[in-house]
Amino acid sequence: MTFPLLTAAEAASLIDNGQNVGFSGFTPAGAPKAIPLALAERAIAAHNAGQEFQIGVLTGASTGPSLDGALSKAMAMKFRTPYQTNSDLRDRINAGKTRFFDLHLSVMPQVTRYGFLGPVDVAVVEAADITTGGGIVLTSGVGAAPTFCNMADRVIVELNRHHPATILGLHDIYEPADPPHRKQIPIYKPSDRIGSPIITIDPAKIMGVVETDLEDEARGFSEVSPLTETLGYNVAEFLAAQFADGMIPKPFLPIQSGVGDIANSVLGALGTHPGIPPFEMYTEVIQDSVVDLIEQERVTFASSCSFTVTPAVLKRVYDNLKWFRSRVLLRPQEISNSPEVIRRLGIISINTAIEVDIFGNVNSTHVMGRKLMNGIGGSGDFTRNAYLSIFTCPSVAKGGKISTIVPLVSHVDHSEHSVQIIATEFGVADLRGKSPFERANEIIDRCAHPEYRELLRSYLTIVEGGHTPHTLSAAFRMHEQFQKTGDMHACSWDTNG
Ligand code: 0RQ
Repeated sequence: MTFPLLTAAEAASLIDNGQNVGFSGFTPAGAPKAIPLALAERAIAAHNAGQEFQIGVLTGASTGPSLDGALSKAMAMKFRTPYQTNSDLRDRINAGKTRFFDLHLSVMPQVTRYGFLGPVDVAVVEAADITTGGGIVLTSGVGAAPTFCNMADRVIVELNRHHPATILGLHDIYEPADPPHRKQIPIYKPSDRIGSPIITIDPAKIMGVVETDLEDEARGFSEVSPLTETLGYNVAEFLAAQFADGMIPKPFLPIQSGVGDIANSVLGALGTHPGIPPFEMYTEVIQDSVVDLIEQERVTFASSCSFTVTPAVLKRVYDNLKWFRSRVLLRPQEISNSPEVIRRLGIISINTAIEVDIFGNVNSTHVMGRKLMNGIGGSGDFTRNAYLSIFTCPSVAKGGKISTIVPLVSHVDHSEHSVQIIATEFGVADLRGKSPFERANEIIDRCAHPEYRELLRSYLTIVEGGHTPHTLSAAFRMHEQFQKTGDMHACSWDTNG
């Protein structure tokens, strides 16, 4: 069967107002670009003509300006899930204009199959190749594409020539059966291949193919700063010491690392530390630093959901595909982030916090308890199930006016029961086996910025006792101080202060 070649506008015209669309891609590798841009234009034209046009957007994780950005600017998104990083979308979510539902990335495919998010009317999937029998070779990210393609009544393919068809073999597509028929996911080491290199779709569902030649929209990284370098070094020193003490078994355990500048620099530090042997990764994103480490053979294998790398780095991978194919597998997020596999393999998870409280609860998603930043992403999948769970963050934000260490987090994503290690540029707090009061002292002494240590210590002198010593009326005083004056420094526990 050959499929009709469509323009992006023709493809967009196949999607109706109010429908739910499942897009391929993950942070934002492998996300379609031409069809969402055409959908945005269609929405603008409809709105100008006084007609409604909004769709529900289901993705793997964040997408780029052509999808989340364009559809947000066009006011064409009524609903969005999960993780996003786009400033236009963030503004609409925080203004209550786009309904957003945040969830752990591992569960996105299964809750879609369970029907909890409504129907998937159309799947739009970016492919490097398509066979006449409906075999799809994905590009640089997998996300939830296999599930969207299986669930959707209709599928539209963006065939992106920027990705070579020879990428075939890099993907490992596997969808577990649903309860009560689910069996174990048979991954016993990161390199175990368990599925198919392609997604197979009933060709009758494929409405057409839009040909493109467009780069991925992954953002670049800031240069490593003295702060991120020190933070990375602190994590690497800690893990090297744990390994030397026999707390991490030989030959080492697989690493998961989140996204962003801090994560990129922590990985760089792990890769160069003489006390850390070459290691494997079982993670959701491969960032630029991981490609460097694979090339240097410091990372011996990486299982991931995407290549979230800058275009120049992706070109390096594509220029050397044969070599990378034996060192990398890209899997659906249901597998890359599977709690079952994470627990079995004994992953060391490293994710980034927005704020941390002195008892070890972590907020990864909300600024001042209200405004969504990005979403929980896979951090919960990994933290809750890790062999060793680590959170990193700078000790202060906004030029020092905010302490990221606070008495009580203003939003909880990861609780004290799952968080084991906190690292800032000042040091590493090890919370394992410690009571809340002990944890508080450990975090304040080792991780808080010196300018905020006395303030945080003095909070512990006004607390009302109990197992987790708090004074509820003062627990958010530092946040209130920032909201009143734009700086936490002048916070006081004195009720007259
Ligand atoms: O704001 O850009 O306006 O300056 O938050 O902070 O320090 O640049 O760090 O880019 O690594 O992002 C947690 C958001 C960190 C990210 C988070 C402000 C700060 C800055 C960004 P500006 P940085 P990063 C992987 C797994 C989700 C969970 C996760 C994230 C901006 O890592 O989304 O790890 N994590 N998932 O100034 C007010 C505070 C603040 C603050 C930072 N306490 N109060 N603003 N900022 N702390 C992802 C996937 O699963 C796919």
